[in-house]
Amino acid sequence: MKDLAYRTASSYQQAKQHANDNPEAFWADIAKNFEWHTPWNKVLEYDFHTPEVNWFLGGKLNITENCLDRHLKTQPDKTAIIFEPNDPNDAAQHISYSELHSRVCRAANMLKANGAKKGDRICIYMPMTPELAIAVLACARIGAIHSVVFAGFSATALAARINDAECSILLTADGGFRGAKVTPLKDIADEALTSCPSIKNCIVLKRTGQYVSWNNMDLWWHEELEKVNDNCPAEVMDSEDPLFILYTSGSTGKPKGMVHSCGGYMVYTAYSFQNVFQYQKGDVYWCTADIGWITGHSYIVYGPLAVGATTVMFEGVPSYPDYGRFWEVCAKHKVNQFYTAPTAIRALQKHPVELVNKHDLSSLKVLGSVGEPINAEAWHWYDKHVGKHNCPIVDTWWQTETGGILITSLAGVTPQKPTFATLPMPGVQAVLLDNEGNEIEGETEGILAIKHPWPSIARTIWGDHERYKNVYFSAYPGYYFPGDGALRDAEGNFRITGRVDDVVIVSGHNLGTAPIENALNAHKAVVESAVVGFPHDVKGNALHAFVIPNSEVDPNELTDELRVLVAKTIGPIAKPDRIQVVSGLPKTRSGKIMRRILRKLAAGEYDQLGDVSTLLNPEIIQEIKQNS
Ligand code: 7RM
Repeated sequence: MKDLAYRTASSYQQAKQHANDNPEAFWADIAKNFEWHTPWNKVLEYDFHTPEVNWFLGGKLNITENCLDRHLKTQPDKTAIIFEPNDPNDAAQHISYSELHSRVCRAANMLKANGAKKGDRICIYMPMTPELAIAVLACARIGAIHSVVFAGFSATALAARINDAECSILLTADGGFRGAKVTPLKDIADEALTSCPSIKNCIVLKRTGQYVSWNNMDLWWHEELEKVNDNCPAEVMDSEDPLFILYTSGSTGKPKGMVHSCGGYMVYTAYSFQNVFQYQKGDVYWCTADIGWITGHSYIVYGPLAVGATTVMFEGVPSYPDYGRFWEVCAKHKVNQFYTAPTAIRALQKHPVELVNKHDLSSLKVLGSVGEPINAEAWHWYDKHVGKHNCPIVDTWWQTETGGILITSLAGVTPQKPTFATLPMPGVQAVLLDNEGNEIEGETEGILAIKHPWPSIARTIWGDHERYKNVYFSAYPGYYFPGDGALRDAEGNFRITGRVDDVVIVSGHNLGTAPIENALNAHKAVVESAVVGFPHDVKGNALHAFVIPNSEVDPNELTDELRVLVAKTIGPIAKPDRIQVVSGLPKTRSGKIMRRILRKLAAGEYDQLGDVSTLLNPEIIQEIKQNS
């Protein structure tokens, strides 16, 4: 396949210019490099008010032909997936493009044999084994809509997602290995399925070999595969047919099923993958995310495979058997591009640097970061100890909703700036707005918004287009509103400052919690903080700040200093009524603070915390309750 990357500053500039002058011609030029059964007759139709977005209208394709069949002609024996198991003593697996093609087709026939067809929803609740990637691609092969649910979620969370999309099949495993733990996936699935009437079959991969109970609708994956062959022509899909649903948490308890469609998602993930990481033929690329998140969908599976890359899939965790595991895997597979999250970097940073240094990291060329703002300390540690000051770091800003990376540097091609995601990708029109929704120019701070659609924008929320409109297109009509704030320097570089949808009205004043947190974090003894509102008799709402200190400090002294600091930085109105010193904050597994839970804790509504099983550190809740 043609190289989609701009490799020099001048070709990057040219692309940017072209994209600004004529976005449709720009995207059509990129989309031409893919295999379409029928070319599109119109590049783009959109209205951000309804909102309605359609890319490559009339175009027909199957994304798996672009990720698999196409490469069989040029590089059938090239490794598509390197599977690195949880246990370092187990052998890694190298799956070639031709083997992957065959296994995907066979799994697709297994789904068909069990009644699946185009448009059906199939839930995938599996550990990070090759079969998870194969399951995703098998769904895409037959036009079934996959809905991957992260294998750390509870039965309640799984059931809610299955029921929302009315999935007809569940793909799961007996269990999953994660570090020293074994997750009983089948048991959890069984519990979920007691309340999921739409599920007709549950197909179970044998991974751990543990005992599982067996129900009428259960089938073993390996037995079902035996019954079918690997000849499975791809279903021809419309560019705008849904490819998958992926749930993301909302500000209410009900998760939002973001819907991505075939054509635009394929074009954008491949384009951004090759450009951001500057992937070159022969490179080995590793993204440490789980396929249960958008990062895994776009940058483990679809983007890398669409450009014919070698992508590493890691079953384990960074801390097992020790905190050197990431670097051991980098050395073992001679990884060239390494993509992880700030939360992982901060965890690794706490351990002896010898755990990094004892591994040969000389293959590394590019480092990436995703999921939250990367703080300066973590950035410099990553740069120094992992990159040896020799690898550009791409700080990639994007969302489940955006499908692909929107703001980032291109490794080694455009300048990086610590803690800044830097510039929008060519073809992405990012702006800053003031509170009234006016665009503001130059070096300033405001609300991040995107002015023009890009091909991989989510098309709707499954079953709730009204909510899609309200959440993303109503606050600032005519723009896509991601919910993040940002500041911009004189060169146009963006630094994402945090969520702006967390606004608390205190005595009639609208207070954003992000600026208050930034003020708190500026104190040298504060590692991290989160501010939420709670109901107050007089003020309507008041502020509750949760603060993690970095050392043994006197909590009373610290809280006094913090009140003064906030009053000085923002104003006395922003002084939190309560400042609670805590040892941790409830976080999602991708490192995001769960404010919904903090709001309930601050309000003392302990019985309304909802499902806390999606947390990385559920034990922190007890501590917060006890010392509140
Ligand atoms: C890819 C992903 C989306 C939210 C987003 C931001 C935050 C993500 C960065 C970032 C600062 C970054 N999808 N976020 N990347 N903030 N710098 N490089 O994480 O849907 O799970 O989350 O994550 O707030 O809106 S997501």
